Amino acid sequence: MKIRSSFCLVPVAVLLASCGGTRPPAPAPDPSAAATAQALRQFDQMKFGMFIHWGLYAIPAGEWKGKYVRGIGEWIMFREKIPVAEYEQLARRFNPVKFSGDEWAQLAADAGMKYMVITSKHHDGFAMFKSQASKYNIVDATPFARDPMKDLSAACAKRGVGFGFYYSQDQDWHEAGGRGNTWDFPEQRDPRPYLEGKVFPQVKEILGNYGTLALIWFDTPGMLSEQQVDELRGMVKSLQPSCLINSRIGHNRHDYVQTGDNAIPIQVYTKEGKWEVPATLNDTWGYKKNDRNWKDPRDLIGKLADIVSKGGNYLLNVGPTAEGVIPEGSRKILRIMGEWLKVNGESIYGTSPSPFYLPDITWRATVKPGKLYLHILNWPGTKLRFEGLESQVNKAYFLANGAAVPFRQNGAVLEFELPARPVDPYDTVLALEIAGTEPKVSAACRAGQLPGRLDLYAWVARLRGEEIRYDWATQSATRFRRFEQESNALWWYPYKSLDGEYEVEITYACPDRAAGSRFRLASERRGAPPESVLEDLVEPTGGKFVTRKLTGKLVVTPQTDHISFDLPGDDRSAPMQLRKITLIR
Ligand code: JFZ
Repeated sequence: MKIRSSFCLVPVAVLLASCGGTRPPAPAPDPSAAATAQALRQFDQMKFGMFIHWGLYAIPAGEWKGKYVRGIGEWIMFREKIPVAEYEQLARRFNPVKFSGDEWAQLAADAGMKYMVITSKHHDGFAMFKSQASKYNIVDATPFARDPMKDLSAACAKRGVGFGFYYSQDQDWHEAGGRGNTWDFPEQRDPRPYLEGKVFPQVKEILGNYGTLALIWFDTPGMLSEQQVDELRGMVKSLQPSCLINSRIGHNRHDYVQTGDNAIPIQVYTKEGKWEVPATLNDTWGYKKNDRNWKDPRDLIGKLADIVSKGGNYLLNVGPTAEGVIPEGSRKILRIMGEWLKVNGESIYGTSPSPFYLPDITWRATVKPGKLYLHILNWPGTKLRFEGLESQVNKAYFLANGAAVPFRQNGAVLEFELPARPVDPYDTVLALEIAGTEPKVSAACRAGQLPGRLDLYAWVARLRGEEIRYDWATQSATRFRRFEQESNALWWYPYKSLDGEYEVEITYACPDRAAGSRFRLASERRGAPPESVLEDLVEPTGGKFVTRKLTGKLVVTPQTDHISFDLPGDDRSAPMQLRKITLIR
């Protein structure tokens, strides 16, 4: 197929803007700019969406030739270097007779999810929709012989749930011109025939055949050139100007930013436009039969409040089985989240991020005109002291039961009298009616300003690895197991908020007999050696929490991708409990 030049709609301004980091494209001369801006405003209101990873990989479900395969389920072809000819055979067995678009869309709606993103084609190259461009699709290659995306998109439209497609544009292990498959195909490749013969036609198909798309979710950019990405963007915007494009399209040609998976910025983050956190409910995206490592609903509801308070959306994944069933483990979690949102949704949907700096993990804040919502995540006892609000508070009450909450206001200091226990086991929302539309915040407490001592709590970090756990009772992470390639770890994402050399304190506990491992704290960059590394030994603390100052300084710059903590040498001290690290300027 020949690409018409009319698809190259990305203007020069975009090319220039893209040189300066992750700024969204400057929209001025782009004919789709108005539609995009309107769609972004809607997207910003939605806050919570459902991600669905569904494909042939649901058949092996994390096991190949009787052997458990570590890692995310949809990568099994890559991990096991399964030849195309062999992997293709899975299609003959793919028959999801229990699939119901209505059930899936209803589950999303009941969970309070306002949009859905489903894999139309993942890295394995198999199209989960009817495609003229490749026979390797669910209608032509499976006994199911139906297009489930027709039902699903219609079911979402009926319920007012926004619908979007994931599409792996760059990695395609089924094609010689796609990136990733080095076991069937030579390393040197020309992506052009693949792009023109599969990617462009399929992107047209998914944009043309399923009604209005809220967004298209590209993934793992790599080999595509700036010009090729421009073509791709131009094609999307010429067919559906309001269809949003995520940042994994590559070369900064996006409408909104994706964080890494399960990666939440350490503070309020609004400088680079809208962002979204894709996250798993267990340790895989595509279904794995033995992964029952479900996250705690309290953690997920807390993360939803955390993300929304910082300016993002939360895209939570389910991995349906090869029969077309969404696992009960995920359904259960989503029901709980839906029930919480039914009562507390007004503190989430359509809110603005916290105008306050977030000093610890006691609360998160969201805002609506005339209202401030305090999400109490860690119950502080019978008194909550809240500093920084200069607007007069007229009324305070819990969303959970409507009960008025007594308080005293003295300048910018508020003191609330709380019951001894949380009113809601997941997140008790304290609603404040304030004078004026916007909260007035004292200068020292504003978001965007970081204090001289910055606490990075374990709860704010991304937990890396299948064994590591967060314990609410001690507010710490534990089980730092180590494996051949990787150790379980904590990763914090500063998102350019830090720049300089920091002294570091670490707050942790370790039973005496487990002490002695070397721990490592590092500021890491992508695809480059760390900016700085601090190492020390885990001391015996008799199981009590202690705070220790480390020798040396941690350098964190805008180039830092994340700050990591792990035990790289051995996992003798795996049961240590890490509560926080403190960066001191
Ligand atoms: C990608 C896929 O490889 C994976 O299978 C899944 O679909 C996930 C949602 O996206 O994995 C990524 C891609 C990028 C990052 C992390 C995981 N990242 O930038 O941190």
